[in-house]
Amino acid sequence: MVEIVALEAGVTLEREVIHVYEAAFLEAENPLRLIPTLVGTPHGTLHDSRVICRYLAGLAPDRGFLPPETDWRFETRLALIAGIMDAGVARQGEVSRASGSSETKIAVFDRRIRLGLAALEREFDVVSQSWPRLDAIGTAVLLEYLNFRIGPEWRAEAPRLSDWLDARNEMASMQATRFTAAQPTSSTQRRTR
Ligand SMILES: N[C@@H](CCC(=O)N[C@@H](CS)C(=O)NCC(=O)O)C(=O)O
Repeated sequence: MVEIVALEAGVTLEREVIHVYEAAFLEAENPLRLIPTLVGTPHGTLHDSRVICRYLAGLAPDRGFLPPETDWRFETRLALIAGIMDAGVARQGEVSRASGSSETKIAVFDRRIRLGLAALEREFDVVSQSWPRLDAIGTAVLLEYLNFRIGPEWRAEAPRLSDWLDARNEMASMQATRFTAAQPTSSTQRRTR
């Protein structure tokens, strides 16, 4: 999501691939030791994808990343998207747990993802009209993540978002940032321009 917002904002980021568990400097930059972490901004190191996206959005204020004025429906939609993403990441952690995964926990995450997606599908009219607003970019990234990690089953439950995603995937910023099996999962970014 950070990389798409940067591309859409015309900001060049330098991606540094790291091993998230071993890179000593990450802890110094981000005590939470999570990626994405953006180093080298005039405000110091920024972390959490949502903070970084809003920072990048602020660099291109006329691009339409944010609603013109405070919009609590928009904010809640962003929180919904983030919550589904977090459930997807937590699900992935559970699925790949070396000591064996808990079906009960996976079912909890699956339910959260399913209900969240149904809520987003109900908001289709708003989301589908708003690119490159952060809720539209976040939705596209979320759907790609679900495709990549879980598979295309979600498409039957969110048919309008499914068609919309296919059209979004034609865009240069989506093409340039696609998940592939070979893509590293650990990186920090540095703003270079
Ligand atoms: N809320 C954070 C979540 C960041 C996050 O969970 N990052 C994961 C990768 S997707 C991570 O760094 N995992 C490393 C770890 O768990 O040690 C954000 O949006 O930036």
